Amino acid sequence: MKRALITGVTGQDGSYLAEYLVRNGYEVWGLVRGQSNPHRARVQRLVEELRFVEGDLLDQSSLVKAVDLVQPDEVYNLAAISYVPLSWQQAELTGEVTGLGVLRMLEAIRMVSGINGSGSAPRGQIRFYQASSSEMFGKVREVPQNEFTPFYPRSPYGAAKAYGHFITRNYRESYGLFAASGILFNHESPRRGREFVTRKISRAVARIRLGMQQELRLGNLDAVRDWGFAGDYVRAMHAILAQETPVDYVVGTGRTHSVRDAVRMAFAAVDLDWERYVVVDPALVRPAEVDLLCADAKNARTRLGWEPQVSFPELMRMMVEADLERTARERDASGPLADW
Ligand code: NAP
Ligand code: F7E
Repeated sequence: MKRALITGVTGQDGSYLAEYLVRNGYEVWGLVRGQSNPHRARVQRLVEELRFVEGDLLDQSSLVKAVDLVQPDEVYNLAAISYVPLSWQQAELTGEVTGLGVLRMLEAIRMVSGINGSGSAPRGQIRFYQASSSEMFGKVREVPQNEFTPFYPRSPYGAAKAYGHFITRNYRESYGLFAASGILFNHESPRRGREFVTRKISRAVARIRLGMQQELRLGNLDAVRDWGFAGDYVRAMHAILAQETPVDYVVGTGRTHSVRDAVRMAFAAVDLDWERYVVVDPALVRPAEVDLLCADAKNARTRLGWEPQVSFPELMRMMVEADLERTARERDASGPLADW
């Protein structure tokens, strides 16, 4: 039985990846931080199958202890400060967690594996996956973006992810570690945090439909993204570590939609006219925007055999339906439910 350690297991992707690996016969451990971590709702359904180990990407020794205890075959580093606007508010912390946190995980693997000199990684080594991001492309140099497109990050988050990406590659080249990154484009689900735009929209649409909210305030409606379903993307993470050699891959659908398209689809799903409810709020426009992201995921398709299965219209409908159901439950319980 293979053993996996997932950092960020309490987040959107961590929960889908844990489910996927459990279904594939893995023993799955999740790294959780803080005393009595309150964010375990997303993995509540897996509580029988999952094991937890304490640790924090800010604390090197906790990561060494976690890797030493678990002795994993595979480490998936999904933990990060992942909300782009927060990265301007807490730029240093973002650098520490999203950037240097990757180095600390790599160092933990290196130390526990007893790798000291260059190129000395032993056989049967721990495989490492880094959650890189299309935000590294930022002000894009070409459309669509592939594994060779230069980076031009536009936020402290994007800059921290670029560091994480290059340090992962550097540990592969310096120590012979099996370390690879997935450069994933935006992926969403009913488990998406409420601050991200698709979930902000689907939740507002449900609340407006049920008479609990009057308007939806948004920033830049013209931003264009390549959005997919998170459940599809965790299959790519696993496939990247299942290859013979460690290689970085771009993962996305190759299809684009604007924030305005997402709004239109979500309101249409409940037969409402979006223009009556959406207010553009300049305070929500970012200091530097990423205008357009579109993946060229040819390598993922041909070498990993990866294909997304859920289209963006299906995804928006799935999210609106899930929020309608949740919001009705919240209304009946007269308060927010204790989950995401
Ligand atoms: P998410 O829902 O925001 O989850 C982030 C996770 O990181 C949470 O489990 C959080 O734990 C954990 N975390 C934060 N700070 C930590 C620390 N100091 N030590 C240990 N854990 C910490 O993110 P996601 O959407 O699942 O994304 C997963 C990863 O993929 C992230 O690295 C993200 O940057 C990257 N990514 C995401 C997308 C996307 O579209 N979703 C695209 C490209 C890349 P708590 O529950 O304790 O807060
Ligand atoms: O914004 C625009 C906003 O916050 C998408 C993270 O998972 O994907 C995510 O980062 C777009 C931006 O995602 C609002 O300006 C308009 O252009 O949903 P988002 P993101 O910034 O693309 C990447 C790949 C990651 O790696 C990140 O971790 O939507 N937008 N109005 C808005 N965005 C938000 N959040 N809220 C608004 O009111």
